[in-house]
Amino acid sequence: MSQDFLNHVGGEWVPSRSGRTFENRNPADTSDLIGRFPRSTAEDVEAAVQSARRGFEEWRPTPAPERGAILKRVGDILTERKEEIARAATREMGKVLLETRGDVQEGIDTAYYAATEGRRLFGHTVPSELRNKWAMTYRRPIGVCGIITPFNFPLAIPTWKIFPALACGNAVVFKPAEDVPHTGHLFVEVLLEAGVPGEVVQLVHGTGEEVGAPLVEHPHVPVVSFTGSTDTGRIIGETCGRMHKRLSLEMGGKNAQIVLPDADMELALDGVLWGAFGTTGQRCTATSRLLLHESIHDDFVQELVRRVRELRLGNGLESSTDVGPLINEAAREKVQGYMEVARGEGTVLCGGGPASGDGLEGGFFFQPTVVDGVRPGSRLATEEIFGPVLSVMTFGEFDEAIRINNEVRYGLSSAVYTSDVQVAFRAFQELDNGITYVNAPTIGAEAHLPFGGVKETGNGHREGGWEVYEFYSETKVCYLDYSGALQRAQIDNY
Ligand code: UN1
Repeated sequence: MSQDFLNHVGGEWVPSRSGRTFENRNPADTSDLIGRFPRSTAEDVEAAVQSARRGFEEWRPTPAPERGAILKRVGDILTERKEEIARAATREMGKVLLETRGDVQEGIDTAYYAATEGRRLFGHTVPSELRNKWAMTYRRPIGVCGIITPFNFPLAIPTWKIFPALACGNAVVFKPAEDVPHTGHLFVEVLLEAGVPGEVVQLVHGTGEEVGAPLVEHPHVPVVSFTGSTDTGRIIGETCGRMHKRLSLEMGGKNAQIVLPDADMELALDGVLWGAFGTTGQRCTATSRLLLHESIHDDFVQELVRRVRELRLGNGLESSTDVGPLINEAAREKVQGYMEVARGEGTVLCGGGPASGDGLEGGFFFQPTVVDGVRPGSRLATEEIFGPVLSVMTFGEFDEAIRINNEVRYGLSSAVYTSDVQVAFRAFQELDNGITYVNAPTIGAEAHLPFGGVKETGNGHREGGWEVYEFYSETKVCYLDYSGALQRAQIDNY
């Protein structure tokens, strides 16, 4: 069953002013048409921003605990509709139901965190250096936030951005990835049902060029948050730099799992399977490099390949499926393109091409692939593939593993499997990543902790946890002098 969907602009559900639409199809079976969505343009963005500016004026004086109470209801409704939203997300982006349920749960967790943050949003009261003078800070909302999100976590990632933005008192214009407009639609429905005022949240569907770019370039959008590729992030960064905008970027990863000889090998095998092939490898936190100590390499790889060959591909709605399809044909071509590189740079031990067979004809399936003998510095060791491709490398000393981990341009997450507490703490200290796991895979960040990476993965901000609230609010410093006299700071007290 397919349907015609609309944007949400000006407090109403409306088509694009262009009158155009685009189709959204199931990547596991492209004969399954989910719906037609507005193919919006700069004109729709303009209307959305104007509406959001009005929404901001209405929302900013709403007491933060009241905003938090609405976000609590958002969490409750997401809980009630968890299964429905998870199914819709799997249908439009392919990952297995187990994972889309987790995706929605991450949104629920983020909602409840944001709800309580409405009763915190702390400022500081600080002693003044002068007598009879008061000094304090509080946090002010900023304005209209442009929110641009990817396909791989179609519910969780929008919530990471939109909940703190709303809790802090901002209005949002939300552009979900064009591969996952349905989850975006359901999410905005939930926000409205919970009581977020109509002009506080705008949903504008469409492409990066036609909607994302005018949103980023709009002079009345002072805050932009983007998760996606490092290349697109660079373009957004240039625009925001030129226009003095506040920008949060979450971009690529080339995350390594490092396995020492003293590790629990079962645990390390489970970890790499989940980390590398969960979400069909399409996570910025995906494990795309496996660094094995040379003494365990042969046995580990043999068992790994045996298990990878057993992974069942299929429609993510079926409980027998372990790995769903890639998101679209362009993604499959990109991953396929890396197979030539893989054959030149290493040895393809399993997988290595599109998957065919029963039930797979209509989707963008790709075989889970393990490439051995990959050398540090090579393309397979350094470039983000964003698919089910794992590059295996070896090391001798832990120092070498650290070096290999750190010599890529990205720095999101890393995982170390060891039973040596000294190695564990060296990993925390010396691996150049925003997140390091010991004895757990590179994926699986929790909603109440800061999330983000170093180097070209980000631009210094963090999502999640308490830190993101700094991003969506501006610090105001307030002094009150009740001495009744002119008191000159730095002068009269010395
Ligand atoms: C992403 O890959 O874009 O840590 C986000 C994880 C998830 C979030 C991933 N909680 O894998």
